[in-house]
Amino acid sequence: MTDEKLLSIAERFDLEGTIASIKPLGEGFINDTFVIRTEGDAPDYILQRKNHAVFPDVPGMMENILAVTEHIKAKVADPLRETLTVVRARDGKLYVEDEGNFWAVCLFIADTSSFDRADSPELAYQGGVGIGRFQALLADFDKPLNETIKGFHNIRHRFAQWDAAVAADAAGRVASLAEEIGWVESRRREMLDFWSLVEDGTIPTHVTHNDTKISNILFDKPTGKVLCAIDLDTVMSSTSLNDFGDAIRSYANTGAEDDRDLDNVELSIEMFRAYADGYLSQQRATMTQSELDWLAFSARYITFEQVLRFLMDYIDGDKYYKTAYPEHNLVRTRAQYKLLQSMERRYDEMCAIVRELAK
Ligand code: ADP
Ligand code: GN1
Ligand code: MG
Repeated sequence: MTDEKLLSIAERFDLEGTIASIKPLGEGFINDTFVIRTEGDAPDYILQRKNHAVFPDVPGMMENILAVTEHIKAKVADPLRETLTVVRARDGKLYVEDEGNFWAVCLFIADTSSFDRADSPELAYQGGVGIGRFQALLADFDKPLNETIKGFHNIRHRFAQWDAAVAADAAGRVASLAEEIGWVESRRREMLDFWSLVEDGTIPTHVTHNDTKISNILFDKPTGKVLCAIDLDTVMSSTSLNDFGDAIRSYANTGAEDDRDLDNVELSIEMFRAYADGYLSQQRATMTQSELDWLAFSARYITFEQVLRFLMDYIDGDKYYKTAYPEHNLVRTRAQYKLLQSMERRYDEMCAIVRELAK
């Protein structure tokens, strides 16, 4: 991507001021993100090439993001900082299409920090407050949302994809993965049983974020307090539990998501407690008993789903996630599996903490 190309795309958006530079930012696994710096007092911007292979309907996704952020803006004290602000193209569209790529822009939120891991219980508490508040602000959102990725956290759908991937064996790797495939298969029943509670309405659905790992939250630099949830590409209707579980997967992992040294990877009960405390401070009053009963399990569910998704991508030949080296998805699979085992071992403690904090 040449600088001229990036500039010509950026100039198709309705930006204030004169562009001074456009530089890559962040390490998301899906989109390509750039920060546009402008001269003088004009705001800076985030420019993203949305991954069209992952998101088949980018216009529909941008409609979701606009609707949800407008809903939040009407309720918060600082609408330009407490959620994303979508910037339209000069032709009024929410995106620019260029040679099959879809680009979108939002305001850069300055004086913020983002993290790849939680280094203190205070940060985990704030993260929990952030997602709990995000869900609470959207609890009365009543417009239909486009399903940006079909069956995103629906494990029945994921198992259908999994069965097809294993049967196709596109990269010829299945024979060498008997042990790892066994990890997934041995948990098929319990995961489907959990999901059937969502399907039969025992566990309700709400507007949810669906990608709540720590790097998708911005914290206010001066105060350290949570500011907002970003990366709203997957905002859809699902169970709120998934947002909790997905966050625990990153905040409460003592190692990295792709740690090669499995000894580093354990569930931190301290971080679990802190995140749950923050989340429940916003959600406790409105959660149903079934949601509380399954809250701790959601961490196992989403971590399992991530084992399946990383391994499935490895089986497919690394088509979905950005990878830094050939075995990256397998390393991620093993590290997430180690975390899952740690959660399984400490599940009774997790449940006891939720019961205590839910009172
Ligand atoms: P991806 O979908 O690839 O994960 P994200 O939307 O999460 O992309 O953006 C990647 C990173 O860029 C974030 O983790 C955050 O650090 C930074 N970022 C994204 N949007 C903003 C914004 N509006 N203001 C400030 N930083 C942002
Ligand atoms: C992706 O976009 P990013 O990097 O925040 C993925 C999540 C995974 C995560 C694993 C749209 O998140 O579902 O949990 O990687 N997003 C999508 O780190 O698939
Ligand atoms: Mg992200």
